[in-house]
Amino acid sequence: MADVGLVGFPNVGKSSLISVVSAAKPEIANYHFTTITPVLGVVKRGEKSFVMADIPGLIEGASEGVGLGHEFLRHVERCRLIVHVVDVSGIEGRDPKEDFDKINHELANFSEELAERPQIVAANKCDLATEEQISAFEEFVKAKELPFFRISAATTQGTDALIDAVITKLDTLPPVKRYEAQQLTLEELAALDEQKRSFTVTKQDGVYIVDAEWLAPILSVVNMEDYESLQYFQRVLRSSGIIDELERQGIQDDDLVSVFDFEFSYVR
Ligand SMILES: Nc1nc2c(ncn2[C@@H]2O[C@H](COP(=O)(O)OP(=O)(O)OP(=O)(O)O)[C@@H](O)[C@H]2O)c(=O)[nH]1
Ligand SMILES: [Mg+2]
Repeated sequence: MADVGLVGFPNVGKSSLISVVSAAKPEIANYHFTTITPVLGVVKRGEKSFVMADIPGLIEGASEGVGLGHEFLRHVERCRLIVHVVDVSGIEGRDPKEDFDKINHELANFSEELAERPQIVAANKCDLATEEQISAFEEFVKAKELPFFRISAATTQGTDALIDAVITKLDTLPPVKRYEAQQLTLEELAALDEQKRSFTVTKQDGVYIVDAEWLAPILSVVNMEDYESLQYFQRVLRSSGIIDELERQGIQDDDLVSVFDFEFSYVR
């Protein structure tokens, strides 16, 4: 669903981070589970852009379903890269190293794939932490041979370097995994084209979410890197009336459209 998922305990500053690196404006507050559904934001750096998902906080037992853990972890599964956000200040009385290990335990316990998913570690709330706290955690993370960044979402310190590293890493990773459904040929899809297609478009935090059951098998065969395939997808969106509806709801160039696990920026 997104390129990058922000993962970590509640209240570590995931929503604060997405709000300073993208136009997303999720609720930010000093209590746990402020975010209860994932929020998407487009992060732009010059010519490059990627989609970041602010995933609700995970807690111990998430992989067993505690605190809607399964639902949240399924969102993480669809991201190519994890930015693991940790509160390095320990302001809530927890130990960042323990937090880090606990979250990774939940990821690994949920699926082997998630255990293998590349991670970048963002030590947040550095403005509240002592140098000793930060370097102790840095040493711990580097011993695991993971990229480490000290940041403060509050002051935005370090967030540019983090985003640069994310972009560099994404360039080396395969594209987002598509919805896996039965494979149809383009001819079979064309036949589907004839049928009446219902859909809904809703707007959430500035993202246009298209819900259309019949689009799932189509998305599974569309290759977004292939020009012809992409043209086909655009024709489907147009002929089904989805584009008209997006425009009716006031979509502008560069606004984000989300269809199942696929996101794209709208271009007229
Ligand atoms: N001092 C300081 N406070 C921060 C920083 N980042 C976040 N906060 C504060 O920490 C609290 C939690 O921030 P959120 O961004 O809502 O945290 P979250 O990880 O999205 O939390 P959940 O949605 O509950 O999972 C808020 O009061 C923020 O203002 C930071 O870098 N420094
Ligand atoms: Mg949040």
